[in-house]
Parts: sequence; structure tokens; C-alpha cells
Amino acid sequence: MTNSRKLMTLDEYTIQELRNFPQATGELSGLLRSIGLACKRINAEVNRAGLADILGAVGIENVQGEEVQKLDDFANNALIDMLNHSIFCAGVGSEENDDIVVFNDAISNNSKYVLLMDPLDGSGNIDVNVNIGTIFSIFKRVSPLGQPVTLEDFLQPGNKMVAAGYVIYGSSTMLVYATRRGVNGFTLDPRIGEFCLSHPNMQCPPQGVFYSANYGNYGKFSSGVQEYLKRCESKTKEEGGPYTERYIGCMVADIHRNLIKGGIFMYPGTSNKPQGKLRLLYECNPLAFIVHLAGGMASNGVQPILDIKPSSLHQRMPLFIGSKLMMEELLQCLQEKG
Ligand code: AHM
Ligand code: MG
Repeated sequence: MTNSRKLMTLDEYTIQELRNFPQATGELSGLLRSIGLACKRINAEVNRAGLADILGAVGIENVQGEEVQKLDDFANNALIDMLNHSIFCAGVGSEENDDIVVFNDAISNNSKYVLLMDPLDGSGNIDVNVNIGTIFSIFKRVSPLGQPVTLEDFLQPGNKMVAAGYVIYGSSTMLVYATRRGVNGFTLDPRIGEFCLSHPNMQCPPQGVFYSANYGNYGKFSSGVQEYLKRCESKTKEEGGPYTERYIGCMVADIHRNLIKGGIFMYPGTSNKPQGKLRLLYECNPLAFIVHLAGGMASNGVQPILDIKPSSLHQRMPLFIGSKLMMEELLQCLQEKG
């Protein structure tokens, strides 16, 4: 056997999963394959972003009133096109679309899965060649097969999620994918253009030294959050410190590092924006699912993220996420100081 055969590709991995679980229909694997393919197209475009005339804003605003970058558009279209042409997805909810996109045709209406996504997270980083990511989550529809999907199919609590993942476009490009069977990381091998299983069975260390928060908002955080951050600043060696502050401006990258090395990421509510910035359905939920399956925790400060019943497609939610022991200390601070 040659060396390259030791690296299992994403396709080989999904085939192996199907062999191990003969009751599986292959629909989820098909969906994952389409996502992987779309993300390879996005990756190619991200890599040439500095060369192509693709940098800069389109000049229109998305639903959240933020300027849409051209790459956001490209990523959104690449994923929606790919999923629309696959036969395994009935509709998509995206950060870039006001309403759900319903693939209303005979085959799609008989697909059991819907997908929620942030096609390009951290898009403020594009112009400066810093990490960006794609985030997605997959749910089984609750509406009957044979009909177009409805908003209710997308407004399910995270604990009903079937699978979730993210792609980080960084020094290398990686797809991290979680189902209830665990979390696996696949690195894109540019020589063969395939995602290869590089990080099997990922586990989030219960304790780490990294903490990630936007300190520019410190004065607007609650007393409990401020108290926790103060503790982070002064951890002694005996307490597992000293801690190191890292904030990239792309939650995928911050959470990816913390997932591998151990750490905590937060985007709390502030006095002027009590619900914070991040979107529950396609930012908080998928990352909460992945980190939870890797042994970590995710909360909005009051309840587990995955237990929240969503009320609207683009709703925002405070997010605290990461290593179990660090999360427990944070939640204790919030309980004591609010
Ligand atoms: P985006 O989806 O518009 O890119 O926003 C989400 C990003 C997160 O990835 C990141 O952690 C956060 O926004 C940074 O926001 P801020 O600059 O307010 O700290
Ligand atoms: Mg985002």
C-alpha cells in the first residue's frame, strides 16, 4: 500500500460509514459530498481572491444591514447551486438570504433534509488575507415529504440537528464534520484536490489556555462576563495559567483553535445589543453541536445553545463556547454576578 492510500478521502470515509451502518440510505453522505464539492470551489476562489478582481464590496447590504462582499455572494451561490442540483436537500436557510430558499421540484420535495448556513463567516477578514470559514447545519424536515419545505422545518432546536460542520480557509483548508457518532476533521490535500481524514475523532480538551473575546466591547459586557475575563487575565500556573488572549474576527478560526488546543470563545450580549451579534441558527447552533460532540459546552449564559427553540431565521444569540472546565467557571461567574 502506498502512502497516499493511508489518507482516507471524504468520499472513502462516507462509503466506509455506509458499510458500517447498512441501514443508512446514503442521503446524508450525498449531501456532505455536495457541500465538500461546493467548498472546494469556494476555496479555489478564496485562494485567488488577491489576484482576481473579486475583492471589495458588492455595495448592497444583507439582511443584517452589513455590507456584502463579493466572495460572500460567490460562496452563497456556489452552495445553493450545488445543493439545488443535488437530490438530497429540500431547501436552504442562509445568512445571505432574507427568506428560506425552497427547492420546489418533485425530487427536492421528496428530500428529507434542510440545510442552514453561513456561507462565508468572518468576511471582514477577506480584504486582509486572514481566515474565513463556511458553517452549516443539517436537520430532518418536520413537514411531510412530497411538499415544499416551510419555515418550521428550519426553526428546530439545535438538539434535533442531524449533522453540522465548518470549513476553515486558512494556512490549509479543513472541513470539520460532526454527526452523533463523533467529530472528524478532513484537510484538503491540494495535490489531489480531495479532503482527507487528518483529525479522526476530535476531542476538545477540558481545559486550555486560550480565551477569545472582543475586548473593544469590554465596558458594555455584564459584570459576570467582566469578572470572568479578569480571572482569565490573572490565572496562575497552579490554576492552569497563564492564559493567552486570541481573537481573530472569524469565529470559525477561533473555535477551531480552541477545539484542538482547548479554550473558550465568547460573543456576549452588550448593554446596547443584549442579544449580541451572532446568529443562532447558522452560527451558534452548528458550532455548539460540534463542540458538544467533542466533549465541550456551549451556552447563551442561561441555557445550553442546543436547547433553544428558535423564533426566527436570523435571530441573534449571545454565545459562550469551549472547553468544559473553562465553561463551568464562566457560567459560575455569570450566575454569581449576572
Ligand atoms: P460575519 O458572519 O458577518 O462574518 O460575522 C460573524 C463574525 C464572527 O466570525 C466573529 O467572531 C465576529 O463576527 C466578529 O465580530 P466583532 O468584529 O464584532 O468582534
Ligand atoms: Mg458569520
